[in-house]
Amino acid sequence: MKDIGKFATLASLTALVPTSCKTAAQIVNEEEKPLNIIYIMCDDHSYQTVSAYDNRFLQTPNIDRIGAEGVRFTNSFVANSLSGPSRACLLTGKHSHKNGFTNNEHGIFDGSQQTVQQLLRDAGYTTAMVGKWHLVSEPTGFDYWNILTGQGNYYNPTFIDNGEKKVVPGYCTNITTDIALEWLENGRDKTKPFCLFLHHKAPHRTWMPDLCDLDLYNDVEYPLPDTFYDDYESREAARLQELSIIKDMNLVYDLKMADAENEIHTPENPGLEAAGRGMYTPSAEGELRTGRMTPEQFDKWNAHYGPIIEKFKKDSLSGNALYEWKYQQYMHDYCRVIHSVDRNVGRVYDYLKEHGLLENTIIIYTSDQGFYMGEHGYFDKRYMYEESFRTPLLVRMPDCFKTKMRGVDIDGFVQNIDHAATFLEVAGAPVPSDIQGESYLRLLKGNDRNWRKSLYYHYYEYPAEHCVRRHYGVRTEGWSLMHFYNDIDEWELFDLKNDPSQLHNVYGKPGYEKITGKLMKELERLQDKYDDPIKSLNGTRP
Ligand code: SGN
Ligand code: CA
Repeated sequence: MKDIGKFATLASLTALVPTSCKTAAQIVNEEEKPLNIIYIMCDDHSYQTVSAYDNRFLQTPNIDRIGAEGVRFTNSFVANSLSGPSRACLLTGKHSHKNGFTNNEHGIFDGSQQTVQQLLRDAGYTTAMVGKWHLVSEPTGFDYWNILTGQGNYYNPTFIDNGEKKVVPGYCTNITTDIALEWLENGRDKTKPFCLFLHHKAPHRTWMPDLCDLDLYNDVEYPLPDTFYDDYESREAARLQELSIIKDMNLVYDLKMADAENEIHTPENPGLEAAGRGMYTPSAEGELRTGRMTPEQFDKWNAHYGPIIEKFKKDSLSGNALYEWKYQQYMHDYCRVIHSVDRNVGRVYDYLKEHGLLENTIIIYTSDQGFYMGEHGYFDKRYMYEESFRTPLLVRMPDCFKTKMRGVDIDGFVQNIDHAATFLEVAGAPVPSDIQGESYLRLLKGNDRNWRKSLYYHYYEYPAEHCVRRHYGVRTEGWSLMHFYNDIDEWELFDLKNDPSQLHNVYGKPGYEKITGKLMKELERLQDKYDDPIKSLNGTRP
């Protein structure tokens, strides 16, 4: 991962952290200022498009500021790279097989189980959930919740406000932020510390920008990833998927080429095309309809996409020129959507500053998983390959940490199961022994002694959309080993130092016996530690 000059390494700063710095928990226990928590999570925001991590695509100054005034985790990962599962890991602090929500398609989150929001509430916090929820059952353990239906919609979304459905006019990222700020201002019990989960729908597919951002980056040409034309040689499991920009990204649905003349067709996926045509059509005059634009909104939309559609038809591209056009079109919209997220993160920051809350609030910025920006030719996520296994994580700590951890990199391996334990420690509450994640508060204080050296991953959603096979695996500093199972039986091993793009599967190749044996043992140890029942299934281990 690219290093940014202004970020010092943790090692060089550890020595500067004075032992007298009170922990968040001590602050609470001494009945001084308790710390608030704002956890901002996007949906599908790649670290590649956070400029604190990668400068190639766009600038995200407001998001970056959280890390510049706090820390940037350079090894932040998820346990199961998919929305619902990731949210369940966050709220329970447990891997998917323990919290029961293994995949989006068949999961219903059991809200009667132990959750971090309920434990925080028991510890005297007031808790709120705003934005994308995606766990099917109604939220539990929050004093306030106002969530999007399902995946949510970019335009005129429906929110469920503590049980009551409302179509809210406007653009989703702005509305989600408005609701969160309104709760901070007027909704919460100000006698208590708060924990606010602010979950954006953006930048989930189909990457629909805010109207005011439609013409942003028009002249930018994004660099094509080196692995865009990956041939998946030696990686059968990487070949078997339906998340390729070249073959699966839909011209109408994903790339908005819904021409009024109905001449652009995508025979390989007429269902998605129809969905796109439905979405990119105005509502009737005076109608406010979820997922569709009003006529006024559509006019602005069409002023941008209309000429692009016209040119697209005229150019009749094919082959690589078409594939690269698709990539550019995808990246333009994705980056525009991120720009609006960044602006709204700035609004939250400004609110906290104006209300003196920066001094006693921890701010976390992250995503429910990583995302492909054309690497391996992909969009979407799911794989244990780096781009979707990793997720951005920036944390700004208030006063007591202020001068010591500004612009610092932390390279300890953290995973989304770690937030629950961290928040509880911040609250000064005990961490129940069945929580599998670990509090990274001590990393935030500069202590990384005996921190974990390996990570466990398990993805389940197959057969399903995008056709990524089920797999589990282990990752250490230098190696990633994964096993794809169910209707295939493929192992992949990558030497991350020499092959960071993961193009060469060296599993079973001469010379790798020793490291393979070591990683197999570690995988087994982690499956035992986390008590994953997959370990006792026949044929899943050689
Ligand atoms: C939707 C998308 C998929 C995406 C899943 C899961 N299709 O089904 O492309 O992988 O969500 O995403 S769409 O046609 O509805 O856009 S997740 O982030 O919510 O897990
Ligand atoms: Ca997601």
